[in-house]
Amino acid sequence: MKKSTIATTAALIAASSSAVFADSSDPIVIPIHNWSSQIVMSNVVGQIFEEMGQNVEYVTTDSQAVYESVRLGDVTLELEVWEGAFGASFRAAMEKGGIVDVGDHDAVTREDWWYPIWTKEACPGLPSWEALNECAALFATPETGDKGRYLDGPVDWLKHGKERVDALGMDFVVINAGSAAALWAEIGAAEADKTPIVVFNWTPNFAEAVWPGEFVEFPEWVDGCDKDPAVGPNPDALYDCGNPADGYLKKAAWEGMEEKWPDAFAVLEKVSFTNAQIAEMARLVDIEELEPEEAAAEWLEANEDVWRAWLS
Ligand code: TMO
Repeated sequence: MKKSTIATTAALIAASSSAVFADSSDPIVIPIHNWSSQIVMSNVVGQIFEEMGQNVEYVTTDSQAVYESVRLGDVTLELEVWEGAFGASFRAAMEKGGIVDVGDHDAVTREDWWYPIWTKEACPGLPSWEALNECAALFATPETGDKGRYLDGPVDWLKHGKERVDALGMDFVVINAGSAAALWAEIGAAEADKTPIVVFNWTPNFAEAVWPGEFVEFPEWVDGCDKDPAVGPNPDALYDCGNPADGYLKKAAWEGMEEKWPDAFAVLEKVSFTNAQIAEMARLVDIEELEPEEAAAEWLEANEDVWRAWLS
């Protein structure tokens, strides 16, 4: 009798402690990259985890190499797997194993060559890429001679702009921006006298609310365009397609996360942001100039109904 009471008490203690401390007290390591929505979203989810009593740590990492880091468990998850920029690295890591697909956000994404709408007045055939190419001289700068200038994203986003220019025989020189901020500075500087420009941009982003514009329409993305030269209009070249026009935005995690932090993993499975929510996260930093952790706190306060529902 006494023995069984002790056993029952021990079982109760074990059950209750596992209910309260199911997740490891080791830090959940969240990687931070070099564009605002990802940084704010990482802080949003990190602060939700902290609210649950989790230990969280942030590390700045390369946005391509991170898939190898997740696979090895050096970082725990990735909140913004953009199909256009990171689909190839994500698929490569999935093939090696160790990383799991934790599902899609509600958001639909696009990343590609983009122009502010005033550019179309100078080049009315837009958004066709062939029309853009015929207008190449409009985009010439001292740096690019008689060819047009295309300001691509920072190199780690691996947009393959140079390969695309070669594959499609375009009269453009591709320059990589040093940072996302350099893209916004370029658009801002062109705005005063409505200089035609073409730069890398994406949606969801704060920029669409500030500068109306359009993506250049390249040959439609077909799976394999980055792997098989036969895919796409140029039979001898890779990257002769635009990026997906309705790309996914996924969450990914180290495959050991579910066992080590089951409560946090269950929340991560439910996390899903819309285009408008993601654009707002970027706006709080790029327009309101909040620090990412403040932006995250403000976003959480304004959207409590959204994320509280994920905790039940
Ligand atoms: C990965 N990005 C959203 C910057 O294109």
